[in-house]
Formats: sequence, structure tokens, C-alpha cells
Amino acid sequence: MMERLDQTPVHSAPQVIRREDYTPPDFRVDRIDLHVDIREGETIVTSTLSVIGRPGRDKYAPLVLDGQNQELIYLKIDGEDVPPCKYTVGEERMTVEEVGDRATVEIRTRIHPETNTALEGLYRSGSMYCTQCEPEGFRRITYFVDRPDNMALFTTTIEADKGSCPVLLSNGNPVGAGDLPGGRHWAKWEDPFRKPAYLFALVAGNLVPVTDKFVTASGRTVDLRIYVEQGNEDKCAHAMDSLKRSMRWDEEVFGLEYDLDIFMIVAVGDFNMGAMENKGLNIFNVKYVLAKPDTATDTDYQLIEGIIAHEYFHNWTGNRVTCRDWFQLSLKEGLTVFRDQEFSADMNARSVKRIQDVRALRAAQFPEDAGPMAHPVRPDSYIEINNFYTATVYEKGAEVVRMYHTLLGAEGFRKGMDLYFQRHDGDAVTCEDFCLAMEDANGADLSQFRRWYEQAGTPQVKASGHYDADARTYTLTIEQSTAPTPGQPDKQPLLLPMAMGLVGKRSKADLPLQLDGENATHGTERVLRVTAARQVFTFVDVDEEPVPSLFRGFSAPVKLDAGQGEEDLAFLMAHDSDEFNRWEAGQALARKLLLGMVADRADGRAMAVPDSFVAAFRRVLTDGEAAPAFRAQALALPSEGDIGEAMRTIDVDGIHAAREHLRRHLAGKLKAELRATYDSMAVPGVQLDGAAIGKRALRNLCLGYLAGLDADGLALAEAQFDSAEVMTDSVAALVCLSDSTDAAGDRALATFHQRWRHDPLVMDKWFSIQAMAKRPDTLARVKALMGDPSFSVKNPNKVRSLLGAFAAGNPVRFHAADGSGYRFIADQVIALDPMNPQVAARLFSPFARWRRFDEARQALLKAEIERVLATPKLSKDVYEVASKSVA
Ligand code: B3K
Ligand code: ZN
Repeated sequence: MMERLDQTPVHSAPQVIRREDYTPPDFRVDRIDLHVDIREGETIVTSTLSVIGRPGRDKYAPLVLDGQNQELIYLKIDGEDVPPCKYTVGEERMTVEEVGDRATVEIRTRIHPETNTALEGLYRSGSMYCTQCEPEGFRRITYFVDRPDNMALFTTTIEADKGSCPVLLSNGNPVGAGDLPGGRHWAKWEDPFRKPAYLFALVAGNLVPVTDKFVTASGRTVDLRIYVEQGNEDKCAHAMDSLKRSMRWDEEVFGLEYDLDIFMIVAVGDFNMGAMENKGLNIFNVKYVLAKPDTATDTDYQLIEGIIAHEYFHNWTGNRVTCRDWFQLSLKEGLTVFRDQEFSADMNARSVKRIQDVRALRAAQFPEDAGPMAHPVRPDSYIEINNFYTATVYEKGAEVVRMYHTLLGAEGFRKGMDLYFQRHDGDAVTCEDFCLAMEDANGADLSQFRRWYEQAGTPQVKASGHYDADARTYTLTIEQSTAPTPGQPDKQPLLLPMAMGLVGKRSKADLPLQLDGENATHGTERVLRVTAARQVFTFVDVDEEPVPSLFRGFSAPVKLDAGQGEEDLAFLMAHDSDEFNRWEAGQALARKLLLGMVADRADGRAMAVPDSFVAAFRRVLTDGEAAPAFRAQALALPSEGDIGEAMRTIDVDGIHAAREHLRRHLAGKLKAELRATYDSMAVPGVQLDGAAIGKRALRNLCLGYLAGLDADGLALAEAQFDSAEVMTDSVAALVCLSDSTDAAGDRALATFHQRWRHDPLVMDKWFSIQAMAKRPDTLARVKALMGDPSFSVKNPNKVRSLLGAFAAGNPVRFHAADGSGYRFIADQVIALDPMNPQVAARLFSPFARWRRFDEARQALLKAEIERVLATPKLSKDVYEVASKSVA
């Protein structure tokens, strides 16, 4: 059978969409009555639209409906066939002339979900049919005004074979169902809430529900259902529990209650991303629903909790109040990430959650902000909007929301949220509307703060201090600057909320804070507003020389250089009252040391590790007072990516060598302590509470150091692998074993494969562990793994776990000096692009950083980018990333 390749081809230069060009549509769809008739091989969609013209539009303005990848069967207006001279159908839209102020438009089209490999619109995943419409997938189902400011009332009737698709779902409430001749049946759903088409969803398949109930604060009972394929019912308890806790949390913290009688989640095997917040019918990647202790790691459990919460929270921040246009994406995503971060912080250890989030921001967003795809939290233009679901829009966007919270306080923030909902419930609005609600609710002036939405790039902050013992003053000078980014050569100073304290060198305690001109002290921690390019703060009545602790809790997303030497960093690591900054000081200390070691190696000097560093590390390792989860974070060295970010030219091999050297050095010096900690952190049986998770994290961190050192360590890993009762322990041991070329590695991988080859999610782990292995023959092994029966290039989870893990998670092998890693991944991008442009563009994204490497690597990377660019019929997705990379 011929494969229908599902993509939008790029002819000449694709169109750039600009934020400043926003205009409301000439016609909007007020109601849509959708009938979807699913049959093997083709689906017939009949849609009846109530269309309303905008008063004041140009009287000759045609009705323009977005639509692609479908075949028009008929078009009627007010019950009459439209003559062909009155309309045109192009590759991306249909244009109808002479449509009056109000019209009923009936359109029937044919689509082919079975051959839809882009996984946008209606597609088939295994035996089920499902949809993904954000941002522009609905136009692959039917012709529509497919933009978020068109909020319509939806009624959906689904018809399908009853045997293969007994479950038929859509948004809202079920209002009818029945049997049809020929073994078929139908179900009708009505969504009482207006919504943009990107929130539409439909599912038809052979699924079973896991059910529960939730009683809202006002006493309404909500049916909760998680639909999974048969056999997975025993893996839904954690997702369901996370859902109920999210619902309660949103009531308690934000006063937001769920608004329908039913809330459904469907778990799907083939999905381009994590999950989708469709109204009342969230669709999830199976990876973020299914979990049992023997198949999912502690990290998986935490991700499930966070993503279930995230999608649920969108019901208010995204669905009830949505975005006017896609440039406002962070309005819903930044805000909802902030909300899920706060939820997880309340459910788990707050400072550890903050550390994890900041690590993730530094790993993904800082490099983005420093590269050719850098864009503001509210972008100004795009070619393909799917490329802008970025760490900047999501994670930096969440930092921007967090800064409102820091500046206005929890109460002020809540007042702003209340006003935002009061003003905009049911509307499609902008980031500016959110900012105005925060300002008006608090009587605040946030004019300068708005620059966070406008300016791309990570601000660089330099801090220096001077203590005058005679005057008992401490002068703190803060300088900020932001490097140019594409299209933004000049940057203005930003408003930076700086949470800070001064830690007395003698007392080792936070000192009272009083600024010059104030007549009283203001506690021992406060949030200063940094607004100028250079600003001086003078503290008075400072009794002893302090070490400043700045940007506590990472109160602004900046790169801080406080010019602190080893002594001050070690001091803060031990005595800062802010746990986040204790961790941060340790990371800064390790980064400083590692950068020095990389430079030594490059200059042909031996790499040396001072005893003071080993001592600082030992203190944390053996600190029985600190929580194990925190110690695990504090003892994890900065990642290779993190170290590279701090270098002008990233020395891939040098960083890897230095980090490995430091790991082995620490393991050698602290073998006994690591082993003792490993033993004392044992968790018997299957325990999933926070304390057990923290212990496992610390224990497996110790195992990592020990296994990298010698045969004893490897034997310990093998013993743990053989006796592991939970997936976290099994995976941690397998990572150690597969890094080494010892035969034990292959033995363990074979055992794991044998045991789990029928579980696709566990096989994803098996693939990514091998793709990220440090052993030198990793590329050859990745190539061979593409032939494993469990691998499929059509399944995004598999592509991410094997190819994505290699390209983005194994710097030293991806950046092999001979260019073999580059060639391999570029080949895969070219092969994948016609099938799934979104996944191809993601896989390609590490190439965008090519300018950060040495000349030889730059040339190799650039040649591959150019080869990709020269590929005929490249998608807009890959074209945009590739062309901007070499611009
Ligand atoms: N809103 C979706 C993301 C859609 C991505 C489309 N490429 C999931 C989320 O952020 O909650
Ligand atoms: Zn989201």
C-alpha cells in the first residue's frame, strides 16, 4: 500500500507570522455541530457551522476557513450547494465569497486517520482513534476558523464500529447514544463551555475506564475516569490520586473549582508530547499516566503527578481564559507551569523541587536564550508555531509568573488572579491583560516588569560587596546586562526581584537588614528591587563582615556572578539559611573547580582536585541533619551541559574528562563514606513516600560514584540490579552497568530486555540508558538498536528515548570529533521529517547550538545543517530551525 506522507510542503520561502499583524477575524464560528463517521480506511466529517460576520468588516471580505489534508465532498450555505465560482479551496484554506452577516455553512470532507503519521488532527494510535488539535490540528479534521480567539459551542456526534470502538468520547457531557445497523453505534457529546478549536478532542477505541469520584468544595460530585487499554487498569492509581489532589489544591490555593460533571483522561501510546488539556477530556501520553513500582521510577511518579496537575490546572488557566493568539502562549503555559510547580512543591519537599526546576531551566532554557532560536517569552514572529512550545515560553514563562508572586506576595498574587478571572472568564486574552490584572488588583506599577515579555536573553548579573568595619556599613553593587539576541541588538535593564540575606562570617547567622535612609531593620531576608543597569545598596548597622546570599530561591532567572571565591562558597554551602542557595553555592564551587580542570587539561597541565573540595563534599555526604533528597541534589555535580554553558567555546572532551576525573577522585577519597551512606539508605520492600524516594536518590547517587571507581563498585551495582524490588533501583544499577564495557553490562541489559520486552514504556528506558551510555561504542549500539523489534520510528516515545537521548543527552558521543554522531542524527531527521515534522524538528534542535563549539566541530555541524536545508520538501518545522541556525 502506498504511504500517504502527511506534511505541509514548503514552496519558496514560508510565510512569517508576526504578532503586530494581529487582526480579529472577519467571520467567526459561533456554534459547530460536528458529525464524525469513522470507518476503516476513511473518516467522513460533516460539520455545520453557525457563522457570524464581524460588524464593520469590509463588505467584500470573504469567509476564510482554515483546512488542510482533507478532501471536500460538498459545501452548502443555508441548505444550498455553493456554486464552484463562489469558492476556492487551496492547500491551507477555503475561501467563500459573498457570505452574509449570518450563515449556516455545512461542509462534508473525507480524511484518513490511519495514514496520519504527523499525529496532528485525527489519527490512529494502535487500535484507537484520537485527536491532537493544539495548536492547529483541528484544521486537519474539518474547515474552521482555527484560531484561539474563535470560541465556539461544540456538539459532537461520533459514529463507529461497536466491536472495535466500543468507547466513543468527546468534550463536555454525554447527551445520547445508540446502536446502528451493521454492528455500528453512535454517541453524542455536548460541551456547554465555549472553547477554541484547539481544545477539541475525540476518542474512539477499545478502552476500559478506571473510575473514581470527587466532591467539589461546593458539594458537586464529579465522575473521574481514566481510560486505558485493557491490561493497564492496575497502573492508574497514582494518576488518579494525583488528579484528586490537584482538584483539591486548586480549590484551596486559588479558589478554583472544576466545572463539568465528568473529567476524563485517555492514555495514548503515540503522542507528540506529554499531554493535552482538551476540555473535560485530557489526552495523555501513556508515559505520564501508567505507573507501578516495578515498572516506573520515582522520577516517573513525580512527573506523572506534575503533568496530571498541569493539564488539570489548564481548565482555568488556558481553557476558561484562553489566548487571543499563539504569541500569547505563555499566558497559559507559563502560568500553568508555575501552578504545577507550586503544587508539586506543596506535595513534596519545596526546596528540592525548586532545585530540580532550576536545573531544568539551566539545562534547556539558558542555552535556548543564548542561541539562534532565542525569543522572548512572548515571541514577536514565527514560521511554525509548533517550534515555539519552548523552554522559554514554558519554563522562563513560569519564572516570570513566579516573579509577580515574589514581588506582590502570595496574597497580592491571589488578588491579581481573582481579578484576572473576574475580568476575563470566557475570553481569549493577552499577556498584557494578565499584567494589568496583577497591577490593578495591587495598585502596583509594573511598567518596567513588562520587559520580561519583550526581551530575549538571560540577564547577566555581577555583584560585588564591600564591608566597612569602622562605619559598620556593607555596600552591595549590582550590575545587570543582557547580551544581544537575534533581532534585538540593544537591551534595557529589567526589574529583578532579588531575595537576599547577609550571613555574618563570625556568627554564621543571617544579619538584620537596614538600608541607608531607613529608620528600622526589615527582618533578615528581603526582596530588593533591582531596576537599573548599575545599582548600589548600602546596608547600615552591620555588626560584622557578611557573606552576601543573593537571589535566594532563584528569585529571578539570571546568571549571577557574585565574584565569590572558594572560601565564601564553602561558607555559604555550610551556613546559608536558604536551602536553595546552599545547593547553589555547592554547584558554583564545583563548576569553578571543573572549569579550572578543563583549562588545565587544555594547557597540558595535570588536573588537580584540592582537598578542601573533598572535605566540603564529605561534609554534605555525612551530614545526618540534612534530608537525603537534598543531599542527593547537593552531591550531584553540574551536568556536562551546565559546565559547557559557562565556557566561551564548549570543550566537549575536556568537560567529560574533567567531570569523570572529579567523580573518580571523590569516589576514591570517600569510598568508605559512600559505601556507608549507601548501606544506611537502604529502603526495604516497596515504599513510595517522600522519605523513601529521598533515600533511594541518595543511595543511587552513592552507587553511581562507587560503580565508576572500581570492580567492587560494579559488583555492588550488579548485586543491586539482581535484587531490585522497584524500577528506580533497577534502572540506577543498569545505568552504572551499561556505562562500562564490562560483560556485566551486557548481561544486565539482556536480562532487562528479556523481562520487559513486552512493556513499551519500560523498553523506552532500556533504549535511552544505552543511548546515553558513556562507553565509546555507543553510536554503533544505537544504530543496531534501531533494528530491535521494539523500536519504531513512527512512535515518538521511541524516537525520543533512543535518538533524542543520544543527540541531547550524550554530549561526548553526539559530538564525536569525526562528525559521525552529527551525520547519523541528521540522517534520521531527514528520514523522519516527511512522517512527523514536529518530532523531527525537536530531534534536530541540538544542531542549532553549532556556533558554541570549536572550529572543526562547527564546520561539521554546519555542513549537516546545510545538508538538511537542501532536502527537498522540507517541512516548515525543520526549515525554520535550520534556516535560523545558519542565518
Ligand atoms: N498545551 C499542550 C501542548 C501542545 C503542544 C503542541 N505542539 C500541553 C501542555 O502544555 O499542557
Ligand atoms: Zn500546558
